[in-house]
Amino acid sequence: MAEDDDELILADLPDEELVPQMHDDLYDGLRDEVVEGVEILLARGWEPYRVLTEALVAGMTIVGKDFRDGILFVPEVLLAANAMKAGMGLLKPLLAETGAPKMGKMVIGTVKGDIHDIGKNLVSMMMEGAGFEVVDLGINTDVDRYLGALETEQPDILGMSALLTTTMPYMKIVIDTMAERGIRDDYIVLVGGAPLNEEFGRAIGADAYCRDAAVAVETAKAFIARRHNQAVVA
Ligand code: B1M
Repeated sequence: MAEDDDELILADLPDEELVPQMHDDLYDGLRDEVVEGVEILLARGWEPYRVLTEALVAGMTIVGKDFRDGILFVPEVLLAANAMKAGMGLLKPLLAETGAPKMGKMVIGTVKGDIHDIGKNLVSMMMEGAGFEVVDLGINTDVDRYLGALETEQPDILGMSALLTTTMPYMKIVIDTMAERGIRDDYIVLVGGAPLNEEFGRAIGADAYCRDAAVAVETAKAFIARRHNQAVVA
């Protein structure tokens, strides 16, 4: 009886309690509860992007801090990541549903040696939502796979993601190889990931560093518009 009394009904919580509760559930890797929370917020009229940023990404930031500080370890973070992915799965079709006209095409992948894919998946989702066609190469992507995809897919944009200080230099290997083959300037190269910054993006010869998924979309749109304008002038 006492147990029943203690049971938390997510749907009974007002937004300002539900969101922190979702952060806790994400932290504890409670997939079903995170999914339920997403469903409740959507049913209450929250925009999918708001659910994504305020309920999921903000929750993952807390997980990241405790991972850094040695409070959480890989198995717990994996559970949290899976809960986050389940929540994102619900939002993906909604974010892609904007009916925006096709803006261009992007090939994206997490670089070799790196298996972090949540940020990349978020960028893919947001780009699709903004009307881009996205070809996702997944994780641990080596230079041959990137270049092979550029040849077969003929995208406008190459996107690369790295979450480790040890894997971010691999982006330069990809860009240098593109330059060696004389194809660097055929593509807009955008890079992102938590340890990167603008200076790094410039130093490796990328066109731009994107702080987050929303910036990636804006940057991609701006570069595509610039390309179209150049084509019109020429
Ligand atoms: Co890892 N991990 N991890 N991890 N992990 C970090 C990155 C770390 C910062 C944690 C920490 O110490 N605080 C740390 C890196 C330290 C460093 O290099 N300086 C770290 C480490 C050390 C490791 C391992 C080495 C741990 C170990 O095994 N001892 C190991 C590495 C494995 C490998 O890759 N070879 C490892 C493993 C893992 C898990 C598997 C447990 C899991 C990944 C699950 C998965 O992705 N499927 C995991 C996670 C979840 C994290 C943290 C906690 C969260 C990352 C994340 O998903 N963030 C992370 C801590 C942190 O970043 N605070 C950490 C949420 C996501 C929405 O943000 O990915 O930054 P983010 O993406 C953003 C932007 O960066 C940007 O837009 C996104 C959306 O807004 N963006 C782009 C990203 N990519 C872009 C590409 C673009 C544009 C924008 O292209 C155009």
